[in-house]
Amino acid sequence: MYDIKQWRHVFKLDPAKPISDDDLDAIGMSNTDAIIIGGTDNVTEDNVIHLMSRVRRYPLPLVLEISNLESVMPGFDFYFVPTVLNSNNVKYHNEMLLEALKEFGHVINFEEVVFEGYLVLNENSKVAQKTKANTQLDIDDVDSYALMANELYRFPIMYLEYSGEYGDVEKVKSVANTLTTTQLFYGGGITSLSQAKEMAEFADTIVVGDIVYQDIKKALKTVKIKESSK
Ligand code: 1GP
Repeated sequence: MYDIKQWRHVFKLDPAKPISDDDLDAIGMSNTDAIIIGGTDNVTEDNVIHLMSRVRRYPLPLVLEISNLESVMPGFDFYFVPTVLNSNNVKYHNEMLLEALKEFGHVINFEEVVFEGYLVLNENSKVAQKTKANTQLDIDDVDSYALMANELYRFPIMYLEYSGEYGDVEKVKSVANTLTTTQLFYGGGITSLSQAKEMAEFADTIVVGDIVYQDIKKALKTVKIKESSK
C-alpha cells in the first residue's frame, strides 16, 4: 500500500513530549511522506496510544519505531525495529528482539515489520548513552558498517542517527555511495531547509524531529526538499 522507498522526508514525533493540536495539525497536513512515533526515554503504552489516536486522522503512513516492548501495540502501518550496529550492549543488537519474538512471534505480521540497521553517531545523545554506542567512528568505519548493512545483513534501511546534532556530511555522503540496495535514512539536528537539502542530497530519506518542538515553522519548511527531486 505504502512504498517506503519513495519517502524523502519524515517527521519523527516523541510520544513523551507534549505537542499542541495546532502544531500536530500542521504536521499532519504538511507534504511530509510519513510520521514516525518514537523516542528514547519515557515511551509508554499510554503516551504512544494517545499520540497515535491524535495523528491517525491524517492521511499519512504511520510508523511505530520500537524502543521497548511495553509500548508496542496494533494500529500502525509499519513497525520499524532498530538494531544498533555500534552498540556495546547485546540488548540493543538482538536481545530485545529475542524477547519480542518469544512473546509475540506468532502474532506478528512480518509484512509490516521493517528492520533498521542503526549507527548512533552523536556521543552526547540519549540514545548513544542508553545503548552504549561506540560513536568514535571514522569514514572507514562507517563505510564498513554500510557494507555490512548492504551486503551482509541486507537491511532494508540503514539509519545514521545523529539525534540532537547536525551530522558529518562527509560520512553521510560516503555511506550513501556505499549503499546500493539498502535505503539510507539520516536523522539529527536538521533545523532549516538548507540543512535538510544538504542531507537529502545524499540520504534517501531525512528524519526531522526535535525542531518540531522548538520551532514549528522552521520544521515545516524542511518539507520543501520534496519540491526538488533527488
Ligand atoms: C531522532 O533522528 C531523529 O531520532 C531526528 O533527530 O531530533 O535531532 O531532529 P533530531
